[in-house]
Amino acid sequence: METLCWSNCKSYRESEYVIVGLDDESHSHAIRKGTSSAPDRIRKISKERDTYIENNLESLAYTNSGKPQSKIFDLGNISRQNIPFVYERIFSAGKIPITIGGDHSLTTEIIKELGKKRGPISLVYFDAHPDFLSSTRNFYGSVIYDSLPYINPKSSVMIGIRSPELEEIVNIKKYGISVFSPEDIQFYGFKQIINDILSKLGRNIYISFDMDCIDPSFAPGVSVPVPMGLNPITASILLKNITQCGIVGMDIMEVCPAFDIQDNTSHLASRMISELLSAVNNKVKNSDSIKIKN
Ligand SMILES: [Mn+2]
Repeated sequence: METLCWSNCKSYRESEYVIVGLDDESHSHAIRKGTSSAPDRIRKISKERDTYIENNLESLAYTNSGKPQSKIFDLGNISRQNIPFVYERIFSAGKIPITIGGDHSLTTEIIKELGKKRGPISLVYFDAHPDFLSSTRNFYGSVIYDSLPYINPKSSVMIGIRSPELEEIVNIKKYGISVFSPEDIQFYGFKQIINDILSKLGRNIYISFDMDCIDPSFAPGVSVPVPMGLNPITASILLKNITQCGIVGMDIMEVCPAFDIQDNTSHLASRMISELLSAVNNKVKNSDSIKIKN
């Protein structure tokens, strides 16, 4: 099996971060099919584009923060049915899962296991769509509603939202989840917004990153694209600042390789994971504090 290039550890036992692929899209209603091929595609592209070969030696294309200090193990792909068993073990062992989907409904299954173990979760939900429908359940459009028993809505945030349905606007107001749209970030300024986000978050921060939060000009390979999205640099700085508050897990979902352009979206997914891993043990409060370390 091809592993993600950031996997640097030979055994599950000694790992701190566990990469898990969920190659399933059975609860998507999207017209565009193909998110189930994303985990393997992202692994393959990470080996091609974030890895350089010189004199038969592999060299990784690190972020400016340098080599991740953590032990990262790629577990491979597992089925939707095995999520409870595998994630119960991961959370019990105090490890942090980094999941690659797959359709976004898989996040609900992970949050269930996490919530059972740790109590209410502060969910950071990067997405173009609120995924907060309640009239239809148990699919990629009802992730937030289905997760309500396991999250604290008041300490949860949505980032990148720009195409809510009427029913979702009602639910957002009813449950009091804070929403930060791409226009909010542009209008109020990045520093204001990051302070607002961090002040909302409570214990047990879990980041769910739907790749469609990013503008389709940067991330065309997603199952439900929406124009006027986040710039990847903005998303990366947000991701790193939130990660430094301490996270219990992260996922990156909805990459759809069949609709990608030259695998740019898969490559961006690999970079986002490396940026997150680089932030775990390095102090990054804002972009200008990132320095290349010798
Ligand atoms: Mn989503």
